[in-house]
Amino acid sequence: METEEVRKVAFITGINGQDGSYLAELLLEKGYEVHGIIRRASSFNTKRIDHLHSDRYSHKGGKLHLHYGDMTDSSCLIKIISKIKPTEIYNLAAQSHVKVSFDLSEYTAEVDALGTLRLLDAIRTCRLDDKVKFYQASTSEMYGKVAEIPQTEKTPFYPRSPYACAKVYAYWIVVNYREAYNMFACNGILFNHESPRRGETFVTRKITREVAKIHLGLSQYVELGNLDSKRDWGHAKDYVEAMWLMLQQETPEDYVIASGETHSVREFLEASFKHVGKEIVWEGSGVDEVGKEKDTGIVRVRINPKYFRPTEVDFLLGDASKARKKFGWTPKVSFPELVKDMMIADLELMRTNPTA
Ligand code: NDP
Ligand code: GDR
Repeated sequence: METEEVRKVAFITGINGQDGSYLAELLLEKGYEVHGIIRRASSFNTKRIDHLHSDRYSHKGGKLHLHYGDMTDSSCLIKIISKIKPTEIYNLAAQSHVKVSFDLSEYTAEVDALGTLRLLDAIRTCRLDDKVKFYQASTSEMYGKVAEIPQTEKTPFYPRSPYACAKVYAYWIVVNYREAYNMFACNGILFNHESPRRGETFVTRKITREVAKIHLGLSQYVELGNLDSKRDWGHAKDYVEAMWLMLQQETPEDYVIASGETHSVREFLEASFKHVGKEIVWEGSGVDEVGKEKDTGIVRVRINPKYFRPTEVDFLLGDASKARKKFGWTPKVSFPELVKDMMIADLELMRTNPTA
């Protein structure tokens, strides 16, 4: 008979997002029963996890279960949690696009800030506060206008977007519920992490898709915004493992997860073009800047002001030494390997499905 000690039941919000899909894979491999919420949409929205659930007998004996749900609907969260009685909850659901959060500021706060509160309260309503371990997807965007380099768990926050402000609320409500109700709740302060499953409108994926199209003659150039911001980029597969590790510790704490290297958007772009044998030379400045292909002089990069943000995060560089010391986490995939992984996948995608 199943006992409380051996039950491994995970509930993932945002399961069909980039991180949710890798995390679901990892937890299924570890023998968990995995539940996730997906939103009702007018077309199919489970492409990142279809390989895990389309045939319930093909993957770990049908241990993946999807429920319709939404972070703006407390009653659905309570119903699901009371039914499945999870032992671990990973709150990954969010309106996660920083630029979009300037347009959808109220909605972003509803989902990213209040959604987290709803989930924590749903756990309490179901009287599972002392039985569930809770992971919150906090973000390096909270550091914003950075107060120190590199950023650690102790660096103060200075959010620069409605998204980051909402995530700061979520961070503190997690800390508060941990202290007020003794909940096992952790913030993972994750720096940017990417993969072939990255959403198409984030800069890395936009670049690798467009460079693949240019290489295959399907497109002429890529249009971008600020090329000079710097990010600490890692691979999503490495980062979801850190999420799980945080919840396996004796005590609930907050951890920075980062690669410890920073690169500009321009460097990511150059590395992607280099993968297909093109060297880019730069001419002009600001919105008049263009990137030309060295051999032919053809313009391959244009700057479009519509991609600039009202307030930008110029520089991020994380120090994950706490995670390394506490549970031995280090990233396995380097920056060049990340670019290569994404380029290979997008070249293959564009070759087989040019309209993707
Ligand atoms: P994605 O944008 O790929 O995935 C977000 C997920 O949240 C999707 O499954 C989306 O569903 C779901 N979602 C959005 N709104 C709602 C809602 N109202 N109710 C229920 N589900 C909703 O993000 P990532 O996988 O990249 O990131 C996961 C989490 O980690 C996010 O919270 C993000 O803010 C945070 N984060 C990400 C980092 C990164 O570099 N990737 C770094 C630090 C933090 P749908 O498909 O229907 O839109
Ligand atoms: P970010 O990621 O804002 O760091 O948030 P994004 O890839 O959107 O932007 C990174 C940097 O690239 C610049 N940039 C562009 N960005 C986009 N999206 N599109 C463009 O055309 C473009 N041109 C230049 C941006 O100005 C920015 O400086 C991501 C999200 O996953 C968050 O949810 C997460 O919390 C953080 O990473 C850590």
